[in-house]
Amino acid sequence: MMNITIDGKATQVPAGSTILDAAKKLDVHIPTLCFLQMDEMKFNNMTASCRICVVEVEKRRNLAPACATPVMDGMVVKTNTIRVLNARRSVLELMLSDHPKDCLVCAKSGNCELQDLAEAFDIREIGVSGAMSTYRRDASPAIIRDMDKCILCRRCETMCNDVQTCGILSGVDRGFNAVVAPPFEMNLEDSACTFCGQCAAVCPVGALVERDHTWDVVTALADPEKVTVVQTAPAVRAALGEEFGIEAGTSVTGKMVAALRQIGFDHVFDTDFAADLTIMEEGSEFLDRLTRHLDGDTSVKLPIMTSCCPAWVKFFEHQFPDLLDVPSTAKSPMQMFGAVAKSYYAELLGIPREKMVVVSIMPCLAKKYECSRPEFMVDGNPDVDITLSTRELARLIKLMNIEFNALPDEDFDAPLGYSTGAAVIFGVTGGVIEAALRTAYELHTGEKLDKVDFEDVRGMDGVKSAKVQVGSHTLNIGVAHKLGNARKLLEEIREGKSQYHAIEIMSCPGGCIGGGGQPYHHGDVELLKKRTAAIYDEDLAKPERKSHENPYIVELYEKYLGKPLSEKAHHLLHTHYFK
Ligand code: HC0
Ligand code: SF4
Repeated sequence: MMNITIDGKATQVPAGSTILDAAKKLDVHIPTLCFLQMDEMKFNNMTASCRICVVEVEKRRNLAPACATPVMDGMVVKTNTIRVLNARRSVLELMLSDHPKDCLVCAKSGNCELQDLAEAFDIREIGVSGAMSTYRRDASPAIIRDMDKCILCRRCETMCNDVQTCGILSGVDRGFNAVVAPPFEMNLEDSACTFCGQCAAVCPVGALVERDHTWDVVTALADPEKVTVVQTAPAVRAALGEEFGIEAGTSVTGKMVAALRQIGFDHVFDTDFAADLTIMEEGSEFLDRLTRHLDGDTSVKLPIMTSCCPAWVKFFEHQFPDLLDVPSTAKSPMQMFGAVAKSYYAELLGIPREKMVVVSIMPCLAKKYECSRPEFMVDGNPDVDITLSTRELARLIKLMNIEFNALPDEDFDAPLGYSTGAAVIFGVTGGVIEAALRTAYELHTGEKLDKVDFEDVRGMDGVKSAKVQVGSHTLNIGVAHKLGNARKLLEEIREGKSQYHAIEIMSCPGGCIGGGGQPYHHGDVELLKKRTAAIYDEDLAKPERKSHENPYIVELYEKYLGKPLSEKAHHLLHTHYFK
């Protein structure tokens, strides 16, 4: 152990700890900017490039960055001397001298770490002036890259390259021309970017933000010719409250529904309904593949992999084009919902699909791109018209002058708003496979499953494995979240070494609850755990906890689709992938 004193407080920390680690232990706040700690996720951004965390170390001439300086035994550190404060203010002024001053209209205003530091350090004037670096704006369907605002902290690189292993963002060029960019400085849309949004989730400033579609929704709502239908993803309800000061880990489903009604949507539905539908299709596809495999059909591929996360789909399309027959052909719940809303439900209402506008509220930025994929359109009319992130929904609620915290709890509309507990757990890592197991077990064995909680597939480990007995078969189940972990499982499959029958993949840390469109998580695993708990609580409170018990799903098959994997179900609910 190493002894250290910071601002007169003494403690001991293990060898290898940084001054910042020791300060945290002592509850001494040292400001940081480039530093990012993905905690137990083991990926840290320690470029020490911003120099905001500098401290004075006794007997050392230079100030030391606390985030990257290891503790030496007997170290004495001061974090708030005039020398330290002046250095931090100078660093901030230098940064701000090459940063646009458009905070009033910046998408990150109010959530910007640079803005917060300028406020905390009482910067009222910028005493440095000169040329400013400029770079073209890159607007993809999901993410806007505005490198004029980039402070070169490299957090996005850590997420993209170390956590997601996508390799899209890297620092190029030097000095004033330095920029973080995709290969050959191409636009994000032309690169192999998955639009997972994890770069945006950790960007401290407004350099990487979602493409905002809020005003498209306002315009659709104001059109008297349109029938507006909204669906909300499972994970949104577990985080939306944070935007209104409600304690993290509080599910706000009822208030969210009330808000959507007040905003003016004609029908307030739930993606969770379609998550139940996904289980019927994906679960049946899995049982079909498994049965044929056990019967000796060598043409059938196992493992099957889930296909509901659009960043994951784009990842395997780009990176593993030889394995396109491994994932399930089931569309994501969001796209299933759009297809059912614009066929079954439009027919129930007696309106043409073109009259209906389907809006999705998603924790995800890749969903903005997913709904623009041509295979999810009929004669140019998309199944899902507009996708908003959780953050955009919060902005829309504020724009509409709705006092969120005072809203009563309301229920979703029927029929496409009814869901089971199996559907809500889609929002967390392991949830999709757990939901599938609940249904596959009962459909395969014909027996009632009494214990529906599959604890082994839960939790924040990057890769989880479980053995599940279904009838006479022992199924090997794999779960991975974050694309770097997904890559490992895909490489095993490519090498013929995979032990699994079925694998769930979600791109974001913790699953959708850590999505790129959620209130910013900044790599805080404890926050993700609170959101996860809110999801499992909602599952427990539902009257039905297995997808096949959803009465409106049963009705949809009886009245419209026939049975899972029917021709109509295939046409509406399944898709294909592209190299
Ligand atoms: Fe997800 Fe989904 S669970 S991807 O994470 O499957 O975004 O919340 O909506 O579509 O249901 C996101 C969340 C969804 C979909 C569902 C799936
Ligand atoms: Fe990388 Fe994901 Fe950002 Fe694309 S969206 S640049 S894949 S982190």
